[in-house]
Parts: sequence; C-alpha cells; structure tokens
Amino acid sequence: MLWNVTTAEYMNRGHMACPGCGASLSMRHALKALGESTIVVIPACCWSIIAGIFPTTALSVPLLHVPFATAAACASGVRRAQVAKKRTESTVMVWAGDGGTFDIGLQALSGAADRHEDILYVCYDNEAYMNTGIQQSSATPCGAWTSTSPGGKEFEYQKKDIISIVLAHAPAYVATACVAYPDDFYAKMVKAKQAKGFRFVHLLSVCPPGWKIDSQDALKVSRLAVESDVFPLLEMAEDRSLRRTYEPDGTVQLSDYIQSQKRFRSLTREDIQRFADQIKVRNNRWLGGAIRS
Ligand SMILES: Cc1ncc(C[n+]2csc(CCOP(=O)(O)OP(=O)(O)O)c2C)c(N)n1
Ligand SMILES: [Mg+2]
Repeated sequence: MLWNVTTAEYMNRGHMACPGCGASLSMRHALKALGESTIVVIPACCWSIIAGIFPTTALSVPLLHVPFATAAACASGVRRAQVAKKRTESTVMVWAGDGGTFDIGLQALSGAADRHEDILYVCYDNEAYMNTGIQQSSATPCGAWTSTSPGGKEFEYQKKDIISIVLAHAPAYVATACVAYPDDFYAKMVKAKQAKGFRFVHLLSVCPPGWKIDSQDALKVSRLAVESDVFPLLEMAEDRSLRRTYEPDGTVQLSDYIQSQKRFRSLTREDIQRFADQIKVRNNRWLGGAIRS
C-alpha cells in the first residue's frame, strides 16, 4: 500500500548531510509521518551537524540539541512541560545515533522507558560513531572495519541486542524500520505517533563513508540488509512478542550484503559463516524460531 504522503516538508534544503545519508532521508520521511506538532530532541551525533549551525536549521519544527548522554531524559522533561501547558497533541521525538542509544545514552533511555515516559525514541543506527570519524560502537556488527577496529575481525563482540533490552522495559511500542521500505516505515511512524507511553523505533541508517560504499548505492545496500535478514523489519504485537512486517523471499544471501560494502572486506568465508550463525541465533530469539533456515 502506498501512503498518502503529505507534500509538506519539515526538513529543508541546505542541510549538511553527506550524499546518500540514510539518517537525513529518514528524518525527512519521519517528520512527514509525524506532522508539524513534533518537537525533536537530538544528542551529539551526525544530526547535530546535519541540522545546521545556529541560528540556521534544516528543520521547520522545534529542535533541541542536548548533551550526548541525556536525550531520553531531556525529552522526558520536554514532554512533561508540554503536558503542563496542555499541549498534549504534540509528539516529542528523540532522534539519536547508535552511540547515543546503545552506549552513552543507554541509562537515560532505560530510565525513561522504565518510567513509561510519553516519548517517541528513534535510534538511527549507522553502526558506528560516524560524526567523530567512524569509531566502533556496540551497534557495530562483528567483522566491520572501523577506525578503532582496523582489522575488522572482533568476533568476540557482536551487535548489542537493543530491541530485547527495550522490550524488557514493557514499552508501548517497538519497531524496526528502514527508509528503503517507505510504506512500512510510514505505517510504523504513524503507529508510534498514536501510541501512548514509551515508544522505540530502531532505524537501520546507511552511512556511505562509514560503510565504504558509493552514495548512489545507499538504498540498494539498505535493501540487501533487510532481504538478507541482517535487519528484519519487525513490530511488537499486543502480547509484546515480535512479528515480521515484511517477509524476505530468501533470494538474497548474507554474502551479498557483506560483499556490497568495503567495511567487511577482510571477512573470509568462515567469518561470514560465523556472522550468519550470530544472526540466526538473534533472529531466533526475536521470532521464536519463525525464521528461514
Ligand atoms: C560526552 C561526549 N563525548 C563525546 C562527544 C563527541 N561526539 C560527538 S558526536 C559523537 C559520535 C556519535 O555517534 P552516534 O551516536 O552513533 O551518532 P552518529 O555520529 O553516528 O550519527 C561523539 C563521540 C560528545 N559530544 N560528548
Ligand atoms: Mg552512529
């Protein structure tokens, strides 16, 4: 189904994102789904730069830049202030990177989720600390080159399961999404807007310089992530189990995804098999065995 997408733009031209940045395209579409009564809270990340330097801004909705570790706490306060002023129709959205979510902002995220704060937390996950030069985060997949994992074969680490961590807080809504699947993305942002309580959307957000791909391949590589089951599109059901919102047809292999990016250049066939095993275990945890073999 194609959504009746508004022609209104809440993200303007002249932003400072790299060509092919998944996080900039995602913001444009997220705001179209959420509408003008949205307040965006951004901790230190690429988006601190993308939005532009004060007094200019690429967004035509209110935007609050906050310290790295504090996004969920600041958004909680903004939302409570809105409620005190009876502006209950507004959506307060955290827009944080993986470093600001999986690592340094995790305590604030956990606190806000535990208090069931009425905020929408969106993590755009480009799988490293990109803004400061591609350092490894706990969202970086095993085997990926970063400037702090130059060999790229840190298999004792694997991507932190942020979805299970958030689910353990009994949130109001959880989903994974990717802008390469716009219908699915829109539907989830609209649901996230309408839900009351703590809501979490995990966006896979391709980064051409960090993933070492050509910018024109950004959406193609995003699709390979979903089709190969590296990043399944999921949504929390009423009983808080996860269900797929999109079923890959099984024609894309993990190796297709790996080979599309130079950050995985050092992986051998055996490494790719270990990667596949990790993904299988994780998907099995999320979907209770309902995965492709
Ligand atoms: C307390 C603190 N430590 C470090 C920094 C430097 N810093 C700014 S942005 C950033 C990287 C953020 O990574 P992530 O959250 O993944 O967002 P991305 O840059 O990838 O968009 C870092 C380390 C900071 N601003 N504040
Ligand atoms: Mg990042």
